[in-house]
Amino acid sequence: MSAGLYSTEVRDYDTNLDLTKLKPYGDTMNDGKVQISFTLPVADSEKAVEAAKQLAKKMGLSEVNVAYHGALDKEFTMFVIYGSLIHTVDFETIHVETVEVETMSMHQVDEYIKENIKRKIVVVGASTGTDAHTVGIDAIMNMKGLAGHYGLERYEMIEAYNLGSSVENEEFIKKAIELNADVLLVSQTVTQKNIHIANLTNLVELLEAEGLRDKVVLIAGGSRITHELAKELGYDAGFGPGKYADDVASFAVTEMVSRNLI
Ligand code: B12
Repeated sequence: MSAGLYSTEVRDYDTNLDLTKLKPYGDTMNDGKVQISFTLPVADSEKAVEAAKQLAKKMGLSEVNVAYHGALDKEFTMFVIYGSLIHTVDFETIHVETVEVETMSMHQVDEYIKENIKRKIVVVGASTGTDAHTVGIDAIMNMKGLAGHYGLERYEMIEAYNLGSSVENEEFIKKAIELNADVLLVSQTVTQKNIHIANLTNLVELLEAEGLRDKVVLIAGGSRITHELAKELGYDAGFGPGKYADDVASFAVTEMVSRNLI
């Protein structure tokens, strides 16, 4: 068969998925194709493009292609780069700490509370410290919730108090005591300079000093919060993107029962 310009010959592509050597999928198995973007603090020029290519290679990309470069300012240039990642990871050996509770529906959670706790529970939440982002905590708490998952305010057996954003830890604790909270929900979105770590740690320390830490279910959440991180910082659980009120409520009520906080 001719191998000319219009040959219909199909090349043999690697179709073998080896989970011990997992790499990104672009058009075909194991091609490792990725797109990355970053900004360099230099003017847009051929030299800047070469610098970006060299950095991409150092990150482990082969077949580097600068698909876009544009000046953001006189001395800042943004790059979009395509390439093939040379690295792999062993998917078989990866262990991730996750919340091990099966998610119940809103009605199931209400029934669970009626049967096992036999009273309404109080949930107090806020975006704490200097963090002004409210959409995450609203998604969990507000009546309408997010993506078809009603928020905690809609649960018959939950009294939900959303304190909003930029709530100082001291103020948050004061409110929690006043409302006799069973569950505390803390949202952290900004992670610049690890401000979320400092703020979440400070809250745990203050709760411990008040003798409250063991009397509440303490849950953190936010776009960069993982369950593993939250546990490390002394929280009972952590929830990130893709988690909703039903996930949080299911964890909170089963945790209350298993720790006998009823
Ligand atoms: C909207 C937005 C804003 C709005 C916020 C409006 C509001 N009322 O919330 C405004 C314009 C005010 C804003 C301001 C700032 N922002 Co802003 N913002 C965003 C943006 C575009 C979307 C965030 C969002 O609403 N996501 C949607 C929600 C639903 O997702 P989520 O928060 O992850 O929530 C889900 C889960 O994480 C979880 N969850 C969240 N919280 C909680 C809490 C609990 C208890 C639980 C269980 C679960 C949970 O459940 C939710 C549903 O699944 C992001 C970029 C992005 N695309 O993500 C930047 C972003 C978060 N902002 C950023 C920054 C830097 C800022 C500013 C500091 C900018 C500045 N220099 O002024 C200020 C913040 C000032 C301050 N003091 O906090 C950065 C953060 C970078 C970092 N690593 O820290 C981002 C990532 C943008 C960026 N790429 O630089 N921002």
